[in-house]
Amino acid sequence: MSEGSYNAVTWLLDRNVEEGRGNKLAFDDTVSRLTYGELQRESRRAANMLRRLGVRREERVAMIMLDTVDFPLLFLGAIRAGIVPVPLNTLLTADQYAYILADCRARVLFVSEALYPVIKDVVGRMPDLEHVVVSGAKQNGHKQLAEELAGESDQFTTAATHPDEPAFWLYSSGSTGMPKGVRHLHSNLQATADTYAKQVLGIRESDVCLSAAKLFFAYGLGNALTFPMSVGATVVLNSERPTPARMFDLMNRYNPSIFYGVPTLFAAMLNDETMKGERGGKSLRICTSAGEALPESVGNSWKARFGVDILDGVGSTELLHIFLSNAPGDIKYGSSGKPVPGYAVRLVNEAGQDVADGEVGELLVDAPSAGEGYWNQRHKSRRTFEGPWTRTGDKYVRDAEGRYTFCGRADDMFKVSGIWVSPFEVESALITHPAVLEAAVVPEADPEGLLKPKAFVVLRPGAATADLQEMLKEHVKQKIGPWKYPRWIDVVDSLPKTATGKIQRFKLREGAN
Ligand code: 3SK
Repeated sequence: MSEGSYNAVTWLLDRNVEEGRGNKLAFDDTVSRLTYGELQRESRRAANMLRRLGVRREERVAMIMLDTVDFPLLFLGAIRAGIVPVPLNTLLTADQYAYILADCRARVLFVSEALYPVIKDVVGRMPDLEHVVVSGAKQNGHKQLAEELAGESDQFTTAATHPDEPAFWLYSSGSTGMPKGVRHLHSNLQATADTYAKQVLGIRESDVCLSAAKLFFAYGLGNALTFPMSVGATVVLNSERPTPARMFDLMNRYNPSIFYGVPTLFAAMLNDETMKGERGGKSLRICTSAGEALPESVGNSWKARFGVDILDGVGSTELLHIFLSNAPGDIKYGSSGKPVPGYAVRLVNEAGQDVADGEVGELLVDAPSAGEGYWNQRHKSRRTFEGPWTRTGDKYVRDAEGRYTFCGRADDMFKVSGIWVSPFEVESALITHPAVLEAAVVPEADPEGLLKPKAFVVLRPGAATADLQEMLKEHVKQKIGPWKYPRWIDVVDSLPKTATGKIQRFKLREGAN
């Protein structure tokens, strides 16, 4: 690379080989393993393959990929070539994939064999998509990844990108349900490693990392790719659903030292009667949680049973990873902790003025890892990325010790198992059902204190009500994704509305609590 240029892969991957860690295990997905040296060579083959397929610098390639060793080799191979990988949530519906593939204009789609059925009817109608490459067995005459890589050279001159050049995109859910492509820069990955990973988590070369959050999430990408690679550590990838049984099984087999989870999973692991004897392997030294606030009771029970702390923090797709966090030796369960070193935060009122300790304000963050904007969304970009400050849309209060506690969203969105849910999107899905005239959705705490969607529906006159609950739940799952369906559905005569017809969800929330 030329002087002054910076390609994230040189720092993340090639440096490990140069510093003598070429034979060290980088990724193990329980079926295949890659050392740092092998990953370097495979990522060069992937870069050559992309060039051969006709993809040019700055063009996008989409990835609908399970967490196997193929994920890092493709993600890093594309970045090495100056091509922009766009990893996508593996739980989306065909329509959602069609929207995103058209939006990002991906030239190539990499898809895991098991996920191919969801997109098989979509790929033919994407005007910019020229190749589908399947990781696993060949499907429908499409290309197969292993075959495509096999003939490629493992030599490649890494693209001399700029630190401020887009390296990859991640899609963030929007309040209208339409995801927005956040453009992340080459320097952003190192920025999260130098701050949170190094200064809060204290990641080290000897760590073995296991993340319940998948690599397509910003949280999972940092946990199981950027952070371990930043120090030459080892990652155990989980390509399956992160159930308590699966997680305990991986912990027993691989003895991770860092386990990155989400509150729903920590609670499920603690409550699973069949797993009461499990200890989480013999090397666990720290756990992290993000996605939604970790209930105090879950943090305390985890510490009592496993003897390690859970560092609860908050991050966002726009800022790439965690910017507020509890830290080892400075933990208060129920709070999101303090700003991560390197990140500045402000709490502001509606007039944009800083609020005092004890007052609620919207959280703004000045982050070295902020995305440079949303693709093709100037209005939304301007509202979110205001100069150095990124608006999070989260309401927080700060105490006299400088700790921040979550108070809710500035809009009506909330998280379920760490993934944003827009009430509007769930409502829109509900009213496409012939029985439903109107719908309103609010968050409701389950017995663990974790939020799930609750729906209030007004039925159409004469609508059949037999099996209504199950029918509507299944309908929403099919339309917008399995985690978004309402766990409780109340049939009501009318919804509370403003004079201009807007649903007053806050009234339903008050009634619900
Ligand atoms: O949900 C979070 O708190 C989070 C954490 C790290 C990275 C990305 C996100 C959305």
